[in-house]
Amino acid sequence: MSILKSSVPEPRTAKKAAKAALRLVDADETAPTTTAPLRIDAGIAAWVFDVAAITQPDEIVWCDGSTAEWDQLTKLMISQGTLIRLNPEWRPNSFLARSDPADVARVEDRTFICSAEEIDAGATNNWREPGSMKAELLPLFEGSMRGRTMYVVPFSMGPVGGALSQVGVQLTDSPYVVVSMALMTRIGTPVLNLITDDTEWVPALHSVGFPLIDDAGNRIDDVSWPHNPKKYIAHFPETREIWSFGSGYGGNALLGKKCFALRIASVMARDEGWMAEHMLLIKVTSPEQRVYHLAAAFPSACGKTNLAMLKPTIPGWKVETIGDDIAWMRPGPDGKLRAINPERGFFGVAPGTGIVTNQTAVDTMWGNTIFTNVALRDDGDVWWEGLTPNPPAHLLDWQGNDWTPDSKTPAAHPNARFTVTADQCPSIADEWDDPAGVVIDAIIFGGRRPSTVPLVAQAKSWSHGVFVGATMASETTAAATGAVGQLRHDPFAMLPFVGYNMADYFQHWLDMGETLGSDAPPIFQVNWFRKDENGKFMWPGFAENSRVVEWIIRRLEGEVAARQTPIGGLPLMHEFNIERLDVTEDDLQTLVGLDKQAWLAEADETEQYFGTLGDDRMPEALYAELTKLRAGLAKLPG
Ligand code: GTP
Ligand code: SPV
Ligand code: MN
Repeated sequence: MSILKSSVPEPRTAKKAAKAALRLVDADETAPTTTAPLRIDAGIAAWVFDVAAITQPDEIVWCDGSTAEWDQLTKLMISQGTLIRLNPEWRPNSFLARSDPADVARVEDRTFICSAEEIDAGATNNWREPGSMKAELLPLFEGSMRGRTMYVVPFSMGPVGGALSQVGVQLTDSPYVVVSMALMTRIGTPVLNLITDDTEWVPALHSVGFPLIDDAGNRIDDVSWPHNPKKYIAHFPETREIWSFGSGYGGNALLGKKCFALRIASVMARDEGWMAEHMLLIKVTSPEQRVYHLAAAFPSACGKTNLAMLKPTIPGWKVETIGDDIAWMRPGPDGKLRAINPERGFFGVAPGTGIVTNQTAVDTMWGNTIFTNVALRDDGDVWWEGLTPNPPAHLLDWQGNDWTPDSKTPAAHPNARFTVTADQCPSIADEWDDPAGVVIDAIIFGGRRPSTVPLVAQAKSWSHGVFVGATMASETTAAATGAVGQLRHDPFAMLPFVGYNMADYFQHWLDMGETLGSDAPPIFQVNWFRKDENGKFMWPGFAENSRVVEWIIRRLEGEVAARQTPIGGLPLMHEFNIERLDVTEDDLQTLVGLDKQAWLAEADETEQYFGTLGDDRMPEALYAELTKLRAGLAKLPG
């Protein structure tokens, strides 16, 4: 038995499988019952039944994406202890899920790119040969859904039927994943109806790896958050498949997000001449009512949701939200770069998101929201660090234990998240779900850099901008398992998300610049996270980042000048708006300054890093940028 998409049975067999899907199976007691809709693509039906034969669920449910289905699944999970219904007076139709403490974030060390050749996964990815990865995983999937229901979730990344959109089908034994996918993507019958014989669709197989019947046939009690200590997030870029085993959390399990929309889509994008990026998208309207669209790549938990929902502190400026995590960008018929947000919702970091820092996000999650690993208030609402300035006197923490402000551990897990649809966001832009996307006027790169990198700089050219993206580094966060606060290279904020060789990905960015030519948007670099000698953030950040957005837009308009330096164009002090801001001229000087010694060290670091990416594929153009940087720095005094 094979469940390779590439070995979907001949049409005749597939049609038979489709027919089988249409009836409730009663002749064979061991076969699962099914709620198949009226029209299913034969290829999907065959794949579903192949997978079911291996994973052996009790039942197959074809998800239609209806409210009734949502209600049924949320009720089911309440009865199973997976969800707690929040007080509907405060948070209607909203739920709290508490994950297992061993399943709280993306597992980068268990994420695999299974290209046929190791070199195509490159130096930054864990590689496995596709056949041997499947051979290793098949025994784990065998019987992994015993005693459970297998849900069939057809989903669209991007508006259903949109020219830039893509479809997939996720099979999962987690109802939590189904309702999360329903918020994060467009799911259900309309998507299934799109898929015909010649539709490309991505099969995305997921199991939490916690069967309820053991090999001897004995029943096992379920737990509120089933998962498996063995975790695999496996991608097969050449055959466009995803196999995820053992985790129910976030990007490990909601396979439309990082697995499809970034890792698989980055490969599609390379092959087809577009870009799949870890970027927020915003629409900015200037006081003169001119409209611009910006795309910004920051690593995980580095402020994308925040900038996506920015409420400018400077008069006359307006920012509206288009996306907060992923952008798919492609040159349009007019030659300009256009972007869509392929997602339908936000899976946002809760801690640090609050009424002071991001009121818009707080307003977005008024209801119809799933919270994971936040704390529960005594009145049945939720709380987390930073939601309000003062913590409630008593809470149940993310693991369900009593918590008071004196407790030594945080009430919410640092990677606690809220899941909610984008259309509930008060700042959502009208064109956020336009299938044609929006024209991108500028691209921004940023990360958590306590030193060296200025508050804002404009790249000198597209290829210098690609160099800036390729040399990004950032302190690690709780979004992935492992140490937090360690500076690491995270090119284009895509280190964990590029589905192929990083050096080839750099080349693809350079190639896109060639394609776009004079229409290529200007590139900027930002850093909200510069620290002083006492470890304090030097820049107020959050809503005040609107001042940086203003400078960027004024650069696009040619309204402000830039001091040309080897690291790019820096703001002139008198042209950077710090009115009514608690930042001293001295601090601003540091924030928009250039420290020659620090940059010389950065250049050495860059050379070393490039060396780890494989000399034979690293683009010459990036080494040329490094040479230019060093030559420029050498000419500076000091
Ligand atoms: P992913 O969803 O993991 O991709 O992350 P994201 O980039 O969307 O991160 P998000 O906006 O949710 O921010 C993560 C954390 O960064 C939160 O704790 C924020 O409070 C904090 N943060 C966001 N913007 C700023 C800023 O301008 N300054 C400072 N100091 N912190 C910020
Ligand atoms: C990230 O880690 O960048 C996220 C959260 O956006 S997750 O979906 O878990 O990848
Ligand atoms: Mn992200």
